[in-house]
Amino acid sequence: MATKPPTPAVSETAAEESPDQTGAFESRIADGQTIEPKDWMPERYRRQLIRMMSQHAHSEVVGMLPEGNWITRAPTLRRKMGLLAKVQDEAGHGLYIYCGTETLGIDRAELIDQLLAGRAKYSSIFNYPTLSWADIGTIGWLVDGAAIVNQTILAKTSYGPYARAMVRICKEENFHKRQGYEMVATLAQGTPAQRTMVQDAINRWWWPSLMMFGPSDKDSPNSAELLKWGVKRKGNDELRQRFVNLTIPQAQAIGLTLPDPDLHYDEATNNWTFGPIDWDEFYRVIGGHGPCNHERLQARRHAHEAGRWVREAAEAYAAKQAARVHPEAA
Ligand code: FAQ
Repeated sequence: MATKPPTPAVSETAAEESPDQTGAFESRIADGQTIEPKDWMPERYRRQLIRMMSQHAHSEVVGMLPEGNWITRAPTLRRKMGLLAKVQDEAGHGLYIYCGTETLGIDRAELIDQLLAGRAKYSSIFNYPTLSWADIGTIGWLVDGAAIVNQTILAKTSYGPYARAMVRICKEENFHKRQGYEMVATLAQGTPAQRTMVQDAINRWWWPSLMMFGPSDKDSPNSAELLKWGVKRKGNDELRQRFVNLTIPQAQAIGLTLPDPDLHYDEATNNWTFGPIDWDEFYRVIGGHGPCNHERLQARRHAHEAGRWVREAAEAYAAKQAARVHPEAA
């Protein structure tokens, strides 16, 4: 079943790259052209994309777990259908991005091995627990809301397959965000207990949502290179600020608060200024020591083992079909 991805036109080592090749590549990017799988690219560009896209794909798949946990406990059929569809969408997003990553010459199976071995990152946000039903609405509103801000810009990234995957993903993420916000707004107008529950969920998810955008630009080792090559079009801080500016009026509209005593509107910059982010917590979580890191990886390992027979059956079937079409190669 595993088909070998096309080999992109890259040099084996950075030493083989001539300044002319790099110059022509950078001019294409400056010209607004996309880089496609068979185009020449610096080895470093390819590696950076594999790193970022595979982390993104892993995030989509691990991100199914906190929400999947609530499918059996959704309060109504309508909510259950919405949540099922959302979790399935996330699996699809993972698939598009894994396929996009394969165009860079790496097999999906290898990427998944890296994840299961604990050698690959996925978004910090999915290492937090979903403690109440209100967490599901809050994830839709804040987590998908943050993801859209980041991914709308990534839809203009310089690598064609990633940019195209983002266009479709953003459309679905918009639905996720809207259904989450509607859920949060409904709870905010509900009983005092529902209001308390939803405010508690927001208090727990707000700061981790801000951390999704990554460290501040001055502490972001990859940003300068990614910006130079048009992989990123905006820095981590600018996107985080955009998310804050968009979200505060939404919270105000439904009478909920955000857990930051320092929040205030700065007329001079037209931005909502926010308090300090706890970067120690962020580095703890991405270092493997968040509240649910262990549980998330265990769940993925278990799913991988439980699905082994499906992969084996699919491979055996594909081999049988291939032998029928090309009996001489069998
Ligand atoms: N979590 O130098 P930078 C979603 C790492 S999808 C974990 O600034 P970069 C949809 C970073 O990898 C959410 N690690 O890194 C959904 C690097 O480590 P490395 C995922 C993080 O790449 C909703 C180090 O810190 N979205 O939510 C995080 O330039 C609901 C230094 O950082 C994407 O992946 C983090 N938050 O910028 C699904 C979008 N932040 O690799 C289910 C694509 C940073 O050198 C349910 N990715 N790190 O060892 C990006 O835009 C970028 O990779 C950033 C990080 C902005 C995340």
